[in-house]
Amino acid sequence: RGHGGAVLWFTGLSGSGKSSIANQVDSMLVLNNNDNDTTTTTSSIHSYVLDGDNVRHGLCADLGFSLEDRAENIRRVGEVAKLMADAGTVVLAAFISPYRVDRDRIRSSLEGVAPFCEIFVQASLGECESRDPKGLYQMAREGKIKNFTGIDDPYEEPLNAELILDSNSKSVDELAQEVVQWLQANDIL
Ligand code: GGZ
Repeated sequence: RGHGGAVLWFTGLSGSGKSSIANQVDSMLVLNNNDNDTTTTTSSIHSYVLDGDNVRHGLCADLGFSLEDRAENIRRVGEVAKLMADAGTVVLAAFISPYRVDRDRIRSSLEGVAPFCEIFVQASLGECESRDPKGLYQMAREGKIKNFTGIDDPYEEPLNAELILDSNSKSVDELAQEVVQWLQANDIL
């Protein structure tokens, strides 16, 4: 068992399931905590989900979706995640983070600080577009939103992700289990 801190970085298209899986992992870690507390006196796991919902309205409220703004969004979140991980939190960061160079910078900056796990939430554009929970893909197709990832803006797939989650064919519950298993296999849990 490590000192607890880690950064789990979920990357993938809008609608791929990043936030849902991160939130499910977060719930499972709370349950895992309760189990531990009844049998041991070791410190419990603290986890926290960072995603567009709680970051783009505050810390990054000044940023949009240009290449520069996305890079700055990911840079700030990376710095926050690093501080939180250093303080012992398991950070579940769920951002499209479409550029490899931005994700790699976070990986490097965590070396010697806390474990980093890049998690590619893999779902085809067709699958994400058919889910379209907020109707954003349709708006992008109609040209009402510009620079939408996957439509008229790039997404660079990870080349060396620690974990690839098949979100085309598996459920949020199954994929969250895979993440928890990775944490156990890597002595974070
Ligand atoms: C991609 C956009 C865009 C554009 C608004 N491109 O499905 P959502 O709604 O809830 O998740 C998407 C979210 C992406 O924010 P991130 O901070 O994760 O992006 S990045 O990592 O690239 O900085 C989507 C919504 O914001 N959204 N406009 N043009 N997604």
